[in-house]
Amino acid sequence: MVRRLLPLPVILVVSGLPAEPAPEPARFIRGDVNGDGIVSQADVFSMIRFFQSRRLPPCADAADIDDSGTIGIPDLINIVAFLYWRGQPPAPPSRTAAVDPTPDDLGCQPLE
Ligand SMILES: [Ca+2]
Ligand SMILES: [Ca+2]
Repeated sequence: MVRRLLPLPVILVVSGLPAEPAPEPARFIRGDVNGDGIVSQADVFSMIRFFQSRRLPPCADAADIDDSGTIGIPDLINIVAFLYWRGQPPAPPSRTAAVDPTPDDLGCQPLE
């Protein structure tokens, strides 16, 4: 007796492959534009330098002092007011490093 083997269907299921995990959002301290771990006058100068160069800082979220999703003169005024005129502290995360509680398009590349 001759047994015939039925051809096995070859089905590639690509939709079930695990996707590459998305990178975790960077942790930062809002206002720490230069990434040295504290909010100080040096961060004001860093913001001014980035405004003059018309480039975003590596961790743009840190320069978005009011967490509006954009970086502008109000952010510079707010950090100056916080440092010198007892103004409101930067929006969270402002005491310890954490991820942006209100995700936006700015992003944050950790400084090395
Ligand atoms: Ca700093
Ligand atoms: Ca945000």
